[in-house]
Amino acid sequence: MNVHDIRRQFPILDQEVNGKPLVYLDSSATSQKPIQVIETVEKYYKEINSNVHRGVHTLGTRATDAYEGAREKVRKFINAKSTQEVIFTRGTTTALNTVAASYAADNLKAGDEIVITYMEHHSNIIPWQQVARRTGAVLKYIPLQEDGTISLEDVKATVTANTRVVSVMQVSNVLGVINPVKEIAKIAHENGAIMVVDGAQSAPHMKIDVQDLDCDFLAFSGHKMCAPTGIGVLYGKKHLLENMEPIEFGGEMIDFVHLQESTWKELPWKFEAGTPIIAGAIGLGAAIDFLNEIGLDNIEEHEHKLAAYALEKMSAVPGMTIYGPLDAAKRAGLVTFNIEDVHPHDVATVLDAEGIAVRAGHHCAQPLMKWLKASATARASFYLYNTEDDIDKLVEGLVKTKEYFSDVF
Ligand code: 7TS
Repeated sequence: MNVHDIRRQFPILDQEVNGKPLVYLDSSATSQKPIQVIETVEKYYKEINSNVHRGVHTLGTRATDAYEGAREKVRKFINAKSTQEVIFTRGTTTALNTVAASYAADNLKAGDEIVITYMEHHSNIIPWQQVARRTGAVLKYIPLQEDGTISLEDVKATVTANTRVVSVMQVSNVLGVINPVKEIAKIAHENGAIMVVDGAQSAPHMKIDVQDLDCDFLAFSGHKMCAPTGIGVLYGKKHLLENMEPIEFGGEMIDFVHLQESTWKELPWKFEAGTPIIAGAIGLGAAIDFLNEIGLDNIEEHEHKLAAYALEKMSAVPGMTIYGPLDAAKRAGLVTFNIEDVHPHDVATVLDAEGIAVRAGHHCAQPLMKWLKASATARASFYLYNTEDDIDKLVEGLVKTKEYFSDVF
């Protein structure tokens, strides 16, 4: 894979920010969009725009075909058995909330257990807290080992015969660790629980096969994988989705509406109330075509090399703390860090003046921040368009930051 050819397909990267060439290292928050995706969305609005699943007019049929065609692309991308198992949502957050508010709220009772980990994103914590409050279920946490990884022994010790739901992120947006979700799913199933996978940070970066993982649900966001914002996916096993109640009601999702009661359309549409995110879904389809052309294995390998290079170079910066395992083999393409005596917001501000975009804050993972004993951290995250040169510039910027604050204070 030639990263320079790839970069040329991302128009936004070809600009100066604060007088310096942009170095975009915040793809875990949202990825940039290739010209193919931008043009697909533009073409949709210029040539096709129409509502779906309604009229018989030609544009309506074209829009429906494009929207449902995108669903088939997603199905293939994650190797789901059927497009009935692919529900378009607003993103990972909405997908996880749907599982919690529909499946879990209706199937859990007092004393049942929901098991998550200390490293989860807030969107994989709070929906379960709400279910626990409503049903009397207990929310339990799989502890982390010293380097931030999860051990299967700890999973086995936490998941019990009372566990009904296990929900774990495949890749951490802070620690960068890759969790053994296939093995965790096996332990969940042995105990009669379902397995939910938060794929927000994995779907953009590695091949996912839901049948191989044997997960019951998978959630991910389009905007982190080259697609527009506002589109995401909930995959669910058909037999589970069939027995779940929708959480939104209205147009598009009904079969018949009577005065006192209504019936729902078949899957997946019963979960897609209202006019769907048509342009977003078509844009996601274009993003999947783009990623497939480059190859998820190539993307994963490229990011893995960048992570190893970044770990090595960043470790050499004086006063640097790096969170998560230092063994690159255990990691995906992001590095979260702090520089001694410098607040991460100051780090991000100094880097921004150099044209370098990183994220600073709690990364929507406050329980993990507490575990790390850090109120905030800075994070550099990589994608297929980043280069070793980007990391060299980051490291130069970090050295400058450290020197600047050492001189001032
Ligand atoms: N789960 C994980 C693991 C995430 O990293 C994120 C977003 C979400 C869920 C929520 O995704 P959304 O698309 O529904 O918002 N993570 C981040 C981040 O690390 N920085 O900004 C957003």
